[in-house]
Formats: sequence, structure tokens, C-alpha cells
Amino acid sequence: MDKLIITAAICGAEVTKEQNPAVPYTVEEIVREAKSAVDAGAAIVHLHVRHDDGRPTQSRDRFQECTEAILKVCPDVILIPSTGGAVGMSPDERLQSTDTTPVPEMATLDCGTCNFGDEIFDNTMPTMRAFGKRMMERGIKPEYECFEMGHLDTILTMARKGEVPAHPMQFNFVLGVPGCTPATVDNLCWLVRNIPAGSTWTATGIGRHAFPMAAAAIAMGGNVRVGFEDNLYLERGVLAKSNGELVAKVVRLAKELGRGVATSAEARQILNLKPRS
Ligand code: KMH
Ligand code: ZN
Repeated sequence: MDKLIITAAICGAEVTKEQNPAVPYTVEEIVREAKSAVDAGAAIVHLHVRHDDGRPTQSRDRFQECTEAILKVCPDVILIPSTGGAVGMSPDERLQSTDTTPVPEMATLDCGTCNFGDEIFDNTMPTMRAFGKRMMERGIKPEYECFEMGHLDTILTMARKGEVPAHPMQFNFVLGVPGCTPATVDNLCWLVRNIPAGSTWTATGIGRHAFPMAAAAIAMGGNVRVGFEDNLYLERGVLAKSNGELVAKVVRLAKELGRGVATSAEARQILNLKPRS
């Protein structure tokens, strides 16, 4: 089994300081949270950015500022900027996160429209084609985010048609978003059974499902995403003080289950990315 790649989704677009005071908004806070996660064992940071007052933004300049600031203190980390942004943003607005210098090694590509709590997260076929084209043009490896079972079929069909980058594909199965596929081991197994040979995958459980999904993924040979974007609690009733605390808990689970944790350099090999020169 390959070593475990841990991704920290440090910020997200929806969670607030009212829910957990450690949720980062400013550049300094985003750097602090990225560093806490990397120091604890995360090889990847999945990045959203905010205005100082907490409003989500996909501003190219804000992504540039945060990227440079994070890479200054975590020079080896793999950054996966979000192209999902927040519900209601336009495709062009969302794609700005792929305009930074250097070009991101990876970026998320959301694999279909779905419910998102009370709202609808809009990912039409033309939107996904545009995102796939952009990533193929720029050599960005997508992380295919599937919130629903049907998203997997959608993206595999697009890959077969050459509309999005294909082999080897990296999937992130985000399970337990209200209104989407529930976070059960059964659902995770179905998804993993149906990805092409040679693919890699990550499991993300939302809210109280974060650590049960992490444990299942560790045992199944997949990878794990945790962080404030997905879950604010270290355990029932106990808010996490940092993303690093959430990552450290996954590292402890991996250790108990006998799985080594990948560095960023090892994660690049596993994900078939170019080594950082
Ligand atoms: N904020 C969600 C609506 C992504 O990063 O690509 C979408 C999201 C997915 O977080
Ligand atoms: Zn995200």
C-alpha cells in the first residue's frame, strides 16, 4: 500500500469565525493554518481564499498573494486551489484561481451540479468542459471532486471523450454534504470500485463523518482530506484549535493502523506530478 497522502482543506468558502474562531480569513491567518497543517503531516493544502472580513472570493490577486505567502513558509507543499469557490459564483470568476504564477500543479474540478444544503452548486456540462479545457491547456492536474454517485459516471464519460484530462485520474469523494451522497463505507466502496485502474483517490467526510471516513480510507489504501472546510470539531463538542489538530488526529489513526504518511515529495510521486525543481 502506498503511503497515506493527507490533504488539509484549511478554509473553505462557507465556514465562519462565529462557528470556530480559528477559521482563517486574512492572508496571515491562512498562512498560519497552512503551516499548522503541514507541520502536522499534511502533504497538500486545498486552498480557498477570503476577503479580510471573511467573504469568499476567487480573486486572482488574492490567490496569488496567499500562494506566495504559503510557499514562503511551506516551500514544498502541494497546493490545490479551488475552482469551486462559493455557490453562486460564475465560471469565469471561479477559474481565476488557475491564473496564478507559478501555474498550480493541481486544481479542483467539480464533477456535476448538486444540492448543497439549502442551495444548488451549479456545475453544468459547458462549465465542466471549460474547466477541463483550461486545465489541459495549462498542464494542471485536476482533483475530481465527486459529491454524488452520478458525478463519477459524468466525469468518466468526459474523460473518455477527451474533454477533461484522463489517466491517471485523482478523485476526491466528498461524502455527507447535506442533500448529496451520504458518508457511508458502502457508498465509498462503490465509488472506489468504479474508478479506472491506476487512479488515486481521497475520501472527505463532512462534519461528524470526517474521522470515520478517514479511518475507512486509511484501511482501504486511499487518501484522506480533513480541515475546517469540512469539519470544525476535533471530537464531539470540542472545537479544533487549528487545522493542524485535525491533521494530527489523522496521523494518529494512520499510525495505529500501520500506514506511513507521505511527505509532499512522496505525494508528488504517488500522484504522478513532476518533482518540484
Ligand atoms: N464551496 C463549495 C460550494 C471546490 O473547492 O472545488 C465548493 C467547493 C468545491 O468547495
Ligand atoms: Zn473546496
